[in-house]
Amino acid sequence: MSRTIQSAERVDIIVVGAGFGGMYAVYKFREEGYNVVGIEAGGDVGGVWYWNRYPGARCDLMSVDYSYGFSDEIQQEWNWSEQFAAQPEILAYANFVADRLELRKNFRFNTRVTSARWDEEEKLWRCTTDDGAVLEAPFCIMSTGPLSIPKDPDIAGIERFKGPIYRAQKWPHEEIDFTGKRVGLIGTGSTGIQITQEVGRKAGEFFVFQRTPSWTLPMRNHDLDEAYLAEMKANYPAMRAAMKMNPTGGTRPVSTRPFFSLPPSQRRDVMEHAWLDGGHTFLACFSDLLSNQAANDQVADFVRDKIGEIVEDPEVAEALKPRGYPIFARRPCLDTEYYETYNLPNVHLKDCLKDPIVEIAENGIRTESGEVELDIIIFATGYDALTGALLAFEVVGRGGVLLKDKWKEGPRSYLGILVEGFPNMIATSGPNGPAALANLITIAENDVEWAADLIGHMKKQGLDAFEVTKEAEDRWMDEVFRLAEPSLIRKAQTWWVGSNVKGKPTGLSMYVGGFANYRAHCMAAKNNGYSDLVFDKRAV
Ligand code: NA7
Repeated sequence: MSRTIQSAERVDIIVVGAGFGGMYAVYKFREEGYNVVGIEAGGDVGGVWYWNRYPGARCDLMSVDYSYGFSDEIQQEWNWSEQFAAQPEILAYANFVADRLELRKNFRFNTRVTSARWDEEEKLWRCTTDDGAVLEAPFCIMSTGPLSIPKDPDIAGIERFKGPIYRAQKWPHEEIDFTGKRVGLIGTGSTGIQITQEVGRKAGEFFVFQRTPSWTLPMRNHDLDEAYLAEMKANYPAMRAAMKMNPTGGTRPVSTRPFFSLPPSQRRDVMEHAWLDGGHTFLACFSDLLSNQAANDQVADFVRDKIGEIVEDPEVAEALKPRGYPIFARRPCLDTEYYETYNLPNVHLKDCLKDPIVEIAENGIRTESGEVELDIIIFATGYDALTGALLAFEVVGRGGVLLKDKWKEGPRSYLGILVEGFPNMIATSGPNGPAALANLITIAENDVEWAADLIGHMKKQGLDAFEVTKEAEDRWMDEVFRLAEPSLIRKAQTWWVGSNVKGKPTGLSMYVGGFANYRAHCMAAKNNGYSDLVFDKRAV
């Protein structure tokens, strides 16, 4: 036996990641009496909210939704200040939970898992970390997050720029002074939109290099007053129960009304009302926005008209109007006076569809038409999403099969939780589940609880290893693809379909059937006695 294996530390469960999924997994399994070790590359808890400290970072799910429901004490003790919380408050919440539940004693921070290998003989996962440690455990929970591997733009010359380049997803912990500076931003997804509306107001000159315009709706965020907070707290149990039955995994309304079931003037009223109401209520106007192209076209026209009404310069307004892909087929963003920012004299839109970026130079960004001199560049160029974090280190399953080989044509899993060929490995909010299309905290809670039930079942039955069958995984993937087939989401080039990363297999492999149906599948899998899994009995 090798030296590293002899020095390995043995625990019951290894959890990779200290985002909201990993935090809950560590807590849940510890409470059930297991010896759990969590491993996290960041310096503390919070996952994506630990890293994403860029100005304007904010969750576009309502605070009441984007928070844990598993502990009534926590939801009663914590007070949200805004309807849509900003990153500092979400990170403070993660820290509050970690303090309250004493989670840090189970985590190793500033530590990255470099490999995870299934040992068939010993029936355990052996994880190596970048500090040279080796941990072994029968179970490995991958709470690596759908958005944790940042992606730089594929542009030549990044290393040549003389000034600082800040990446939204790895923002410095100290405040950056943009006063009087010429700042260039690449990327206009949710992140770039949030940065623009914040930094655009502070910088000397602010240049937005936009390739594909996104659709964004007014957030109309507001403070939560004490009376409402008290009401919220009194009604948390009912709201949490309703969230589990909602396709979004949150409290957002969902429509059953098709667009063309209303006459034109009424449709317009519905949209006007939702536009004024703010938040994602607009998505709840009609039931068929992502399945009926004709309905989608009219809703897109409505939003394009709004952009035209807000942005004063008609040429800029035109460039900001998304065209050529369905509205909401790219992750819908929520903003606070994003379009208004372009009316400021110091904010300049560079339309990279007409005038593409050629390279990053020593002193700025060069497009086909010339160079824009800059002091600072910001990248808001997204992530290798959904599968990136799980493939960023070596994951080796039964028979020495690498996860990256199994997934070379796209991720395949069962419920987004289990993977055939990878016994005793459990993912929370994994690919092929509803992650990214529904509330991630609700999904993570569901997945952790499902995993706890499964491991509890094995303990009771004296079983020591499980694996999902190929047939069950194929059946789940057939369902995922069957539901995805008619979705308009497939018509846009985005991280949702993997097209933002060169060489990545593309396709819509998320479960688009909504959280409530997903949960029903999870419950059925459990209630039928885990018949989709095969188990090994513990040797006595
Ligand atoms: P996104 O939504 O993937 O956006 C990345 C943006 O970066 C997008 O506008 C890209 O344009 C742009 N990009 C990437 N590479 C380039 C180059 N080379 N040149 C110009 N522009 C480029 O990431 P976000 O971080 O904003 O949001 C991710 C999720 O986080 C979000 O959906 C929420 O769920 C939270 P492109 O579209 O490729 O033309």
